[in-house]
Formats: sequence, structure tokens, C-alpha cells
Amino acid sequence: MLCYVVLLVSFLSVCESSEFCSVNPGEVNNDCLETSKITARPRFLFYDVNPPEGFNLRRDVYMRLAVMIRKLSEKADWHLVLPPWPKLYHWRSRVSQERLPWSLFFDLESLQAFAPVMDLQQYITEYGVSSIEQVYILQHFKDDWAAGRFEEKQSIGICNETPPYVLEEDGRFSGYFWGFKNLTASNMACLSFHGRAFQLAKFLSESQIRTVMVDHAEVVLHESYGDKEYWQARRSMRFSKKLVEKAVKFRQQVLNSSDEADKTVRPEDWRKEKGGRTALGGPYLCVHMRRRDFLWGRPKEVPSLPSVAQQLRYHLSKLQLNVVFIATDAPDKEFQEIQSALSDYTVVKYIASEDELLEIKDGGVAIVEQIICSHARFFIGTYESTFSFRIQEEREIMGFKPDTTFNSLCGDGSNGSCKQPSRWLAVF
Ligand SMILES: Nc1nc2c(ncn2[C@@H]2O[C@H](COP(=O)(O)OP(=O)(O)OP(=O)(O)O)[C@@H](O)[C@H]2O)c(=O)[nH]1
Ligand SMILES: *[C@@H]1O[C@H](CO)[C@@H](O)[C@H](O)[C@H]1NC(C)=O
Ligand SMILES: *[C@@H]1O[C@H](CO)[C@@H](O)[C@H](O)[C@H]1NC(C)=O
Ligand SMILES: *[C@@H]1O[C@H](CO)[C@@H](O)[C@H](O)[C@H]1NC(C)=O
Repeated sequence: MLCYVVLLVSFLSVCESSEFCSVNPGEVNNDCLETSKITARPRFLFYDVNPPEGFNLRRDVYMRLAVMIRKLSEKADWHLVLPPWPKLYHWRSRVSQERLPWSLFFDLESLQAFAPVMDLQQYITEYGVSSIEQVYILQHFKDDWAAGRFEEKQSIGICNETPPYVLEEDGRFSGYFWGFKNLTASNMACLSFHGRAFQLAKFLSESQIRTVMVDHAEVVLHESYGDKEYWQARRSMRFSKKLVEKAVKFRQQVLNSSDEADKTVRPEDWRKEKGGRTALGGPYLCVHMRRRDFLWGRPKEVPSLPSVAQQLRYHLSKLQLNVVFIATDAPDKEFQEIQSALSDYTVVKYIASEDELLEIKDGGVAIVEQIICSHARFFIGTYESTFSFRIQEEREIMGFKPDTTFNSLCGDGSNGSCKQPSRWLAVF
């Protein structure tokens, strides 16, 4: 941007070429560095995810792109623009929740300590609303695994489905664009893609496009799942201070839980975390009891309420705990049913006041519950729920013993023993 304005046309060629100063690893090209310092133009990657996807899968897609933009930003001034949160399917309350910024849920400074990212609103404040130069709708190849093995490939071609972007009379494409009616795109293409994040990085850095949007970003695979960099990206996803404070207050007032006593004191800066297995957790058990669509989606794995109560009773007695915190999307009467089946224990959940709900929305309430669960002495999740997975990761980062973390409820037919979650241990 600056480059265009200040140096104008005569220097344009320099500007354009700066990003193509290719430097071999371990070799420093000073000319290149000088040029790019003067002329580097910021470049922006926007993205969106398949609309029905839930909050916690979207977090996973973010990580794939954060690792990628971090890589791209080593060579050029790339930024990832975070897609405002639309009203998700699971956000059922009536509060208005459209175009929510990431800063409501996450600590942007922590994210930025891993990779150059910004909220869309910040982008608009700094650069105005304009046309995004190119939209790529990612799509799967019809025969992704045709040869029976993984092969990275990509090609621009025919769209598998009718694109949700429409060519208007002014020659621009209109579309959803996170609910920003004033955003458009100049070009659109479907990109069949089968590969990991750095394959997309290479594709993007080889083009000269300055503002590009990748739709259906979930098609991109993790560059590397579960390695050190993956966990750095994951650790950088600290929740916003506001949400953490709400959880701190609830733990203190209702659960007699505090970081000192629970041995979960963490450095302010995630980069200073060292790993280890010394966390104890507060004197309560947490269960994430995923209901609603999981009841009919996974009938074999999701237990009936009497069975949940029975399983909790078993663990409480074994752990010698008297308090259960329940994180759940269940209607209140299902919570009460558990409460009365366990009337000899203290069974609690987090209830946001009207004002709090207006402030932090359904997404914030869900996160406060996740934080509370991640601090429990013992955690039991729901089979294959990404909501539960994110709690498990948080506990791994805080240094709980895996036995206290990788547990899930068992379906009714299983007589209390069933397949337990894979142990994805944190790497520091
Ligand atoms: N407050 C609260 N909300 C929950 C809870 N469990 C699920 N939800 C809501 O339902 C959504 C579930 O979607 P995901 O986060 O993607 O997790 P998932 O359990 O794998 O669900 P699917 O995406 O539908 O497979 C969450 O993001 C929440 O909005 C819970 O324990 N408490
Ligand atoms: C663009 O649209 C969004 C929502 O549709 C609105 O909040 C914003 O103020 C608009 N910006 C400009 C500069 O018109
Ligand atoms: C709260 O926890 C502390 C130990 O961390 C304990 O000494 C105290 O008795 C507990 N208070 C209640 C009310 O359970
Ligand atoms: C269920 O488990 C209990 C204890 O683990 C065992 O005694 C009982 O036989 C099991 N029942 C069935 C039907 O497998």
C-alpha cells in the first residue's frame, strides 16, 4: 500500500519483485533484505469456513492457517485477517450475535505472538472497505484418494457446486463476506486442493495478489499435526482476559478453586510455558455432557441420563470428590435430572446473567465452561466432541496427568467400559 502511494509507477517493478528475492536457507542476500524493507507491501489473507461447522472445529482451521501465515510472513509482509464469527447453529439464545470479533473470545496479543493476525474490523479501520482481489473457493478433488495414497495436488477448474458469489453489473462479485455488505471481490475461482498448509502457502506466495480470500479453508490440512509448532499455535490461543476472569471468579466462589492451590499457575506469556506434569486441579470433577444433536447423531456413544449419573457416581467415589461441574448444551430439565439423581453430591453449572450473556454471548459462555472444566481435578468428556477435545488440549498445556484428562462417558450398552479418547500429548 505504502509502496504504491510513495514510490508510484516507476518503482512498481521493484515493489513487485521484492517478494521474489528468493534466498536459500542459511544464506543472507543483503540486497534483497534492503529492497524488501523499503518496498514490502503488506499482503492479506482472508478466509472463511464451511457454514455449518461449529466453533471448535473452526478453531482447528485457524491453527492450520496460523502456522501457514507464520511461514509466509518470514519472506513477505503477510497478515491473516480473522473472519468475524457468524451466528453459529449451536448459539441458541436470542441475543444478537452476528459479526463477532475474535477479540471477544481470544487474547489477540497472544495470537499475534505466534503469527501476524488481525480482526477484520481492524483491517477495515486501517485500510477501508475495498474489493478483495481474488477469492478462491477451495474444494475437494472428486478422487482425493484415488490411488489409495496421499498425493498433494491442486488445480483451478470447474466449480463442484454453484458458487455463493454472484457477478454484479459493476463487474464485481458480491457474496456473504461475513455479513459485510460493502465487501466485494474482483475475481473468483474454484481451486481443487488436496494438501497441507504449506502447499497453499507456496501457491499464494507465487502469485502477486495482495488481498486474497480462501473460502472453505477447512479443505487445507494441518502442515504437521501434533508437533512442536502445532502446540505453539495451540498455546497462543489464550482466551480473552474477560472470559478468563469470569471463570476465575466462578472457580473461586463456587468451587473453592484457585491457581495457587490447584497448581495451575501459568506465565502471562505462553512462550514462557515449559510443560511438565504437576497440575492438580480444583476439588471438583468436570463432565462435558454433550446432548441435543449428539443424541441422534451418536446414539451408541451418548449415554442416557441415569447412566451418566451412575458413571459420575463411580468416579466421584473413586476420586473422593463431592462436587461435579457440568458443562452442557442440554436443556435445564436434563441438568436437573442429573442433579436429583446425584442429590447426595453438589452438582453445579455456570449460569450467565442476562447482562453477562449480552456481553459475552453464547460463545463466551461456552468458553467459560471450557475453562472451568480445564481446571478440574478430573475431566470426563463426550465421545468425539471437538468441544471436549479443546478442553483436553488445555489440560495438556497446563500439565495435568493424562489419566485425569483423556476420559469420556460410555454409551448405555457398554457397561461402563468403552473406547477412551486418543491421548494427544502436548509437545513443548
Ligand atoms: N455452553 C455450552 N455450550 C456447548 C456445550 N457443548 C456444546 N456446546 C455448544 O455447541 C457447540 C458444539 O459444537 P463444537 O464446538 O463444534 O463441538 P462438537 O461437540 O464437536 O459439535 P459438532 O461440531 O456439532 O460436531 C459449541 O461450540 C457450543 O456452542 C457445553 O457444554 N456448554
Ligand atoms: C460495512 O458494512 C458493515 C456491516 O454490513 C458495517 O458495520 C460497516 O460500518 C460498513 N462500513 C463502511 C465503511 O461502510
Ligand atoms: C478450600 O480449599 C482449601 C485448600 O485449598 C481448604 O483448606 C479449605 O478448607 C477449602 N474450603 C472449603 C469451604 O471447602
Ligand atoms: C458389567 O460390568 C460388571 C463389573 O465390571 C460385571 O460384573 C458384569 O458382569 C458386567 N455385565 C455385563 C452384562 O457384561
